Amino acid sequence: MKTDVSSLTESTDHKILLRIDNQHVRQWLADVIKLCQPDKIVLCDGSEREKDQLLARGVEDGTFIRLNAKKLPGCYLHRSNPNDVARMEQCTYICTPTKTMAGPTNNWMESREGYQKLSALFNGCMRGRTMYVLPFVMGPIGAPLAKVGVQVTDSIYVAVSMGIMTRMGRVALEALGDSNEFTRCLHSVAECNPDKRYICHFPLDNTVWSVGSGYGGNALLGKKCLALRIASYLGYQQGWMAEHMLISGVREPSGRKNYIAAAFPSACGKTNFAMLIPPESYKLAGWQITTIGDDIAWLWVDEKTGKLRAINPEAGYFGVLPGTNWQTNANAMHTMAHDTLYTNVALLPDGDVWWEGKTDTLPAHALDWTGKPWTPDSPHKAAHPNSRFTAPMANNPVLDPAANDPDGVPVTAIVFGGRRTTTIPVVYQAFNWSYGVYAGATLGSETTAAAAGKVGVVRRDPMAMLPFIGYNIADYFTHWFRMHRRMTDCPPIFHVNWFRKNQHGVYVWPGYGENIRIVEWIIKRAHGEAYGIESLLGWMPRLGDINLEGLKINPAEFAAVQQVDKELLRAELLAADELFLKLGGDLPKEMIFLRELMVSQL
Ligand code: OXD
Ligand code: MN
Repeated sequence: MKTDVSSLTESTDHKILLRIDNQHVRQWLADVIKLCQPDKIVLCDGSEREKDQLLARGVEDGTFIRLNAKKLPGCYLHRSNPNDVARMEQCTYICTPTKTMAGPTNNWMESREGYQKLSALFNGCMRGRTMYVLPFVMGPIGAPLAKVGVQVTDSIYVAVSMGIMTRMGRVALEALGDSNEFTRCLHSVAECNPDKRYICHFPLDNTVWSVGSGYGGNALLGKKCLALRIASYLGYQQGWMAEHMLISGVREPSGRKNYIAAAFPSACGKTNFAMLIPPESYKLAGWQITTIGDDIAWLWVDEKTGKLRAINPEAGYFGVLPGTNWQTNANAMHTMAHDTLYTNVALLPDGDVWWEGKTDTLPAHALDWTGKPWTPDSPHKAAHPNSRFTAPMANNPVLDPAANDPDGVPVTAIVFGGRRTTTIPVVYQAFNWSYGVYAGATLGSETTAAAAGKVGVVRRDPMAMLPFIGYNIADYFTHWFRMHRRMTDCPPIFHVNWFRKNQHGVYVWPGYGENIRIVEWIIKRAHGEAYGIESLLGWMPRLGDINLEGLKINPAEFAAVQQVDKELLRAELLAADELFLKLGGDLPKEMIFLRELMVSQL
């Protein structure tokens, strides 16, 4: 092993380990160094200087292209391997001693087999490469739920991204102290071969091993792997929850502050909802939306108040680009205006970037996301449908003042939502927590480009967590029911569908900033200040209860899509049965009773 001459942090030999006081981290690193055999090692401290050095090195080796410094200061383009552009659920495993622990919806591998199989792939995989050691914290520093992880990786893109998405560096080792409680995250892009790609979680060992992919969801191990799969298991054990939810602050004209935690499947508008810009009339009236998080929420019950509280474990956004523009999400555009990584977008001749939906006029010339010349006549898209931006949350002009608060925020309402062009109304409120859990558990959504596979097919995505539950889904449902018993004042649960079309196939609801009109009803319901009429699904607003003023919406049409069609609901029930049948006798009793109730009503 050699000294790294362009020295980020001097890194010779195993001497690097001497800088780490924590003996458990030292031991684990010694093991992974022995396994992966890197040429050089860089221990990342998380400083700005180090970030600049990593970026400079990435530019040198072709990982990054520096973008127009006037238009996009501090921004870089990364082109991934074309075989590595999304999460790969078929390569994602929960590794436990028994299959029952992983449940019927996860790919399972026996733990020892997992370690053996992946050890063979990690063996010597970093020869000729640099290993970056990234200590990181998920959650605001000092938060009781905050978790420390240490990731090693041979990808400079991953190293820079982890610096944006987590609280990375010295701060993490300080937070860890002498403790052995950290998630061991081993990552290598290795050959980037889809046939040798595995994202393996060992929840019993607080360990993640990921090999063969550099894509965010597969390779930034603090995100989906730790903050959802591993954390959901820890939450089940310890009595809290890790959910695929945005958290947004909603300030009403009266000054009352609320927080909504909302679960939507990948690429269904969580970032847009978290950064929602109210229409002019609402802004003038004094409504304001602020962001705590756009993808993941950790929730627990405050013992003093009996209420649910939440933190966002992340420190940045890894957002979907296509369709994002100054009209749909100006806050996201501001957020990514500087110090941002762009992945798999088109490059314009002046060093700016472009993606489908960024502007109405298409650029005359560009290099597409693979680096090949592109014009509007090209038969394919310029940017990948799952092209992304990675930006620090500090860039967000509407970052909530409590985003870094270790005490988190109280949750006023929980919202579930899917992408459904038919059947499901724009909004309803579940009758109570149990009905809400049923609504979440039977959530259906049309698939998107965020995961490899067919786009646009309705699949059951319980609580938008199907790909992220790190243990048996039957226990996960039970956990949701159990959490209710811990609360003395539980938030109401709502279901929304921004994607509903009318009988002519046209979207009924304008979405984006106008969603605040639905949020207004949700908040008022949560405080017992708005009317609701009973329907089969839950409480519905009457036509006049949603403010449609200034919208080009035909009220009759809106009323029509709010109607629940019994025939369609029957089909929906059968579709949910497909999932429930997988759970067989493990389906929690509460869920069976709720299903029976629905059946009897239909
Ligand atoms: C994400 C996802 O990237 O859900 O957040 O895939
Ligand atoms: Mn997500």
